[in-house]
Amino acid sequence: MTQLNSPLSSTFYQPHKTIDQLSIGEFLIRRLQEHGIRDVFGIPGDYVLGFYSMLEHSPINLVGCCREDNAGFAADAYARVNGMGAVCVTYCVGGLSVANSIAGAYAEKSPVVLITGAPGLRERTNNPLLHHKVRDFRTQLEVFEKLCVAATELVDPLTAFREIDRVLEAATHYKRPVYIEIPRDMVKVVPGAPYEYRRTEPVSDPEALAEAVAEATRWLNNCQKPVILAGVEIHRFGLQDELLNLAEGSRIPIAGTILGKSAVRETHPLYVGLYEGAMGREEVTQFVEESDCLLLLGAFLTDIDMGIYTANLDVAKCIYATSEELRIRHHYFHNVVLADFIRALAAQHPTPPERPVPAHNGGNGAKYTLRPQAPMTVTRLISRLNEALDEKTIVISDVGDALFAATELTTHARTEFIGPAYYTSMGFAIPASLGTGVGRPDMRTVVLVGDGAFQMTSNELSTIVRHKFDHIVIVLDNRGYGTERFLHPGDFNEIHPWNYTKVTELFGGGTGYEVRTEGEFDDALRKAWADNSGMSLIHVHLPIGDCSPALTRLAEKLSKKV
Ligand SMILES: Cc1ncc(C[n+]2csc(CCOP(=O)(O)OP(=O)(O)O)c2C)c(N)n1
Ligand SMILES: [Mg+2]
Repeated sequence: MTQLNSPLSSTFYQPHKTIDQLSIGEFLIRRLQEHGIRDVFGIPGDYVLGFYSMLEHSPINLVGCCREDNAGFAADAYARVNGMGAVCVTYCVGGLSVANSIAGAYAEKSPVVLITGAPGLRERTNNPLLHHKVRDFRTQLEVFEKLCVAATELVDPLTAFREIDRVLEAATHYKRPVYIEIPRDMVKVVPGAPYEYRRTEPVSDPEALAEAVAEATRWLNNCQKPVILAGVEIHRFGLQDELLNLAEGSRIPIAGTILGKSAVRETHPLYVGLYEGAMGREEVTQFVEESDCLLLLGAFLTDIDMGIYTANLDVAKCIYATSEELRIRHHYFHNVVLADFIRALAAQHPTPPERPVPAHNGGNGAKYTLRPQAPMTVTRLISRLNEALDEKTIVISDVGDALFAATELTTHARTEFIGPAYYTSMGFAIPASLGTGVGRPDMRTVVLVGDGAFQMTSNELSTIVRHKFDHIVIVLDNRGYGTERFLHPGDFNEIHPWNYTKVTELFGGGTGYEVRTEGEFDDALRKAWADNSGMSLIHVHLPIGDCSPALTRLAEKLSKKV
């Protein structure tokens, strides 16, 4: 990320202007650029047109979407691969539509900036009934105060710049979404006052840090079976190198979580596999749960990550370090920054006994041998896909068996795997793949999506075709809400079957493949992989009742709860 207040590069918006010459809209664009945002997703509307037009004339690229919630998912995935993302929409009809995506970004710690237009301040006198207004002028703001880590309405020129910096800094520090509302008559207002921004960095209390590191080092030096559980924050805070430094320096094996999958490359020799409580593979569950010193680094203990609270972790055997809290056994330490803790611990070079990593990898170590006539199943599909993955592929899984089956994929690099593994909002994957296409055009995106989820947001394939991305979209067609069939059978789990490959005709681009057997899938995947001319869509007919081993194990646990 570019340093704020650094000398301006000519690629910045209005580089010839000093801060006090900038309008509120211009200042916001400059700051977005300084935070590394090169693209903004969204749909315009009259309350935000002035700002849209300013964006259009700036170096920032506007990516028009089909729906605002899709734009929010795209911005979320863009943030995950780029560091920060942004979505810009009109008042209420756009803003409230993006609420679910922003909620997901909050829950899964993705720093998305939501920018929204609003009626001008001068239009609000006598409380007129202006279009898009819900209850009063602040309704949308109040909704997003609940869904974002910081929210502001830029109603005062004297505080507008400071407010923009305050909320963007909150997004950086907390890796959560933020909300910026600009009344349409404020976009071009030039505050004209001198303004200097003083950035605050979280700092550790040195004594708390030293004491925590000493306690952790002592314990690691005296334990028998250490293991690191690397969570999503390792990715969000960019701490992969720090974590590997600690793990490699002390030869500590590393397990992952679903939400944090691919934070560390899964081909690393110290990598054990995904820990998912009773939902996961037995040898990984056992390896983690029999540890007498489990370092949970940047891991939230979500129910999905932990196999619906079937995880059997004893607090007295855990060091739990996140951006929000540090606990060693039952000792709490305050004001210790996660990065400082990991770095300082690595610097102590703890020397626990070396623990052999069980043979893995991702459950798919065995070579895939094609059985051309066999009906395609989700388990075999994942094994076949594993053969194709390389460090230039991003896999995005939607909710449902796409997500559970993908736990068996072995990723080769960092941030290769993206899934809404905690908030689990169906329909995430296709719009999210717009975000990775725009944010990482150097990578190939593969989407795994259930038929139910596909029916929710597949219109965004239109934008993917428009941008000529060579995504490979694999539709897992089990004719309905497969996951829910396992939890609670009923007609409500059946959906209307679509001719999924026909979207290529509807959207005017891409190639469709319809497959039923392993041979047909193999053929389609080969052709799709070799084709960079546009999107490929592989419609996979799965046998009814087919599902991944992880879903079978999860369904057993969940069905006891619902
Ligand atoms: C937006 C949203 N609505 C409803 C749900 C509840 N839900 C969870 S899984 C699921 C079924 C998913 O169906 P599909 O995408 O076909 O995947 P499958 O389970 O068949 O693999 C539903 C309805 C959800 N998670 N998100
Ligand atoms: Mg389905």
